[in-house]
Amino acid sequence: MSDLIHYRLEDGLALIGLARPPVNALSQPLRAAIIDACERAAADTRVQAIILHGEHGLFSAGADISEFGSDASFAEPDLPSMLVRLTEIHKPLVAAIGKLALGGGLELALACGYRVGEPSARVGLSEINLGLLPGAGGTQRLPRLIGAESALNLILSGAQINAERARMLGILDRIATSADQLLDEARAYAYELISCSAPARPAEAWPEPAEGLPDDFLTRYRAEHEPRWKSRLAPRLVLSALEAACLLPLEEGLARELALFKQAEASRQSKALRHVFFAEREAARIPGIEADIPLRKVDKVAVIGAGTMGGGIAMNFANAGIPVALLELKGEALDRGLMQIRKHYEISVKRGKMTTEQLEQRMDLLFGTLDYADLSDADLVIEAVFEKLEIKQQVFRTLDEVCKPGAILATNTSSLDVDVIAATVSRPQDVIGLHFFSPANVMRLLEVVRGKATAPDVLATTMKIAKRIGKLPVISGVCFGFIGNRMLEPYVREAHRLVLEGAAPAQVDGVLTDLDLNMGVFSMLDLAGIDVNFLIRDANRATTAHDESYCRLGEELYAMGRYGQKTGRGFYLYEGRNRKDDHEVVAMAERLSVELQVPRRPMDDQEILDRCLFVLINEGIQLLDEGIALRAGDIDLVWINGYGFPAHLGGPMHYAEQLGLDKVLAGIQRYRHALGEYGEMWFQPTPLLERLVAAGRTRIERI
Ligand code: T1G
Repeated sequence: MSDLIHYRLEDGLALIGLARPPVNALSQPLRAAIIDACERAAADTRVQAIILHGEHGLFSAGADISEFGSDASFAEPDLPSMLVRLTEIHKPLVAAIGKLALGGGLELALACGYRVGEPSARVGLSEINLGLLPGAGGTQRLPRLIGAESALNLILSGAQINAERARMLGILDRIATSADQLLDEARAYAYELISCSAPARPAEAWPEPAEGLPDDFLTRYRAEHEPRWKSRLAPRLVLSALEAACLLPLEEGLARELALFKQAEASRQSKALRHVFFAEREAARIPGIEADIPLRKVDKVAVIGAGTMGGGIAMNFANAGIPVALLELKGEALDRGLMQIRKHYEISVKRGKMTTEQLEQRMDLLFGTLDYADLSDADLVIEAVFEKLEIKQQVFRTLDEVCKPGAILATNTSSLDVDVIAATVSRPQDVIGLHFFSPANVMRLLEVVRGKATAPDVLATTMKIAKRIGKLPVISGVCFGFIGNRMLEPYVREAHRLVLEGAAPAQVDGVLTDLDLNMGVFSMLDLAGIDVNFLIRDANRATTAHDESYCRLGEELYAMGRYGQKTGRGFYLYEGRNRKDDHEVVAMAERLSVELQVPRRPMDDQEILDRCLFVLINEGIQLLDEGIALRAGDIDLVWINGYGFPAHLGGPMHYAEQLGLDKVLAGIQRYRHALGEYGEMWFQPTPLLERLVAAGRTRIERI
């Protein structure tokens, strides 16, 4: 018997414990070990019932994602066939679900006749998050267990549901009194089944999955949900699989599901999403720092500034149960900030995401103060004051005086030089940048900006605390705009230039949203604020403004006080949240073109897409070459989670790899020659891109 399985025979029961840390991913060796153990139990006349469980608690996180796209994915025993075999065993099979059963892990449990979960168990079919669909019977067995509509909602959400919900739906037959009791109660359940001569599998709850649903249920479901799917393939394949479950016998439905799954597995979108899955885990690794480096304790946090950012930052820690001191200079600003936080929580209570007692618990963790002396015992202090260097430097001088030795001093700056801020204090090794994205209590992305002096344990500690508060931390070096905003600058510049050359803002935005970006450049600037973008641009004008045409339309709108949504007018007109094109802005662009002697011409969508993405990609590769970003995958994570780049395209770096680095280079060179002086200046391929193409490399990495 493989060491991937612990097999025990106990008084008529066979206990089969999955033991492939950390998550019992159902790789080929584990699949082989499971089927061998089940066949052994099935053939042993002493065995009257079989219990499948996670030897170390967690049941299974599903198929081994690293196998997809390789022969191992369907190497025998492939998961679908293995589960069919499990359903043919003529003895009750009980799945005892500890912690998690996700994807193929839940499908494994569904192939058992009976399921019991620990109270905190969570189950789900998360394949959709990887651009896949359940490929081992989930789309066929689940609708027969809980009905087509509930099954469809669960599969398309990719969400994990708790044990109580799973029991209510019929996925779990029972919930154990505790995690410790799970196996004992699974044993008791098995003996009950034996004593009443229960069948290996109870009769299917929904032999006709669409029972009780209108004939046009799936048609209407697609009409209602398809617009939100944008160009994503997997949701559409899920719908086809559910249709098969409603129309075909199980065996034919399983065959149809397999064909659809293989289509999804081979798709670029799934490859992109699997890249994102592993990139998220890779981002946590810090080259040159041992994973087990001793960390500084962070039991108490302080946030300076109770404005929108400071309040949002403070909420992250309160949500994680960490006490937060929130400091302001004036009482009314502090009161306003605390009131704003309470309001956010009250909205969550109204939406049923939180109870009133949880609201009060979180508010009790927030301690407002006007006195820096109250920060003397904070382990981590994060300043979120006005984006002016002098103001931040003053805050850090004060922190240097009041904070205890070893306290981590973080700045939330979005563009200022962290090294210059660190130089303000006597302990630069304790200083780091924590660039939260607004709204800080919602956005997962956190750029962790490592200063030249930042101590390794400070970096490792902040990466850990970031994960603890539910953030996706990505390490950046110090440069203007770090990773995200550094790449945003040429992207915005190019969009402005395109409008001078003949495109309308709506056309540029339309091309980008057709690629499934959440927002186009101009609607994003209107949301963030044309004034905010002007101030950032102004702070860096010396290095980026090439001539008076630089983002000139944005400059003009700023001068007119047209800041975007906040003033009702920006690149577009706003009535509430309704956005309308503004012919005045187009006329302004035309006038500026004449004034700046920029020839106008009809602009085709492909050129708009090429130019916006090529400058974005080029800058990202340059960041990698400078060592500001550690990996191409990190850059992808920043743009997916901070700027709405579609995850099913994998991020700008993955997208470039899929296009072909040689094609990206050729495109940049084409526009460099086609756009005259402007092209010569701004379509310079980065040396690393040229080196990669010259070396015939297909992946973006430092060479
Ligand atoms: N396959 C391979 N490795 C996996 C894995 C998986 N399914 N799940 C986790 N890992 C690795 C992960 O890369 C990391 O490795 C370590 O385990 C800890 O993970 C046929 C086709 C389970 C909630 O989508 O959601 O089944 O970095 O850091 O934060 O129909 O991992 O240590 O080297 O994320 O505690 C469906 C994906 C697959 C679940 C745990 N299953 N995993 O989170 O730890 S498709 C999923 C997760 C499928 C079938 C279909 C999370 C987690 P390393 P972690 P965590």
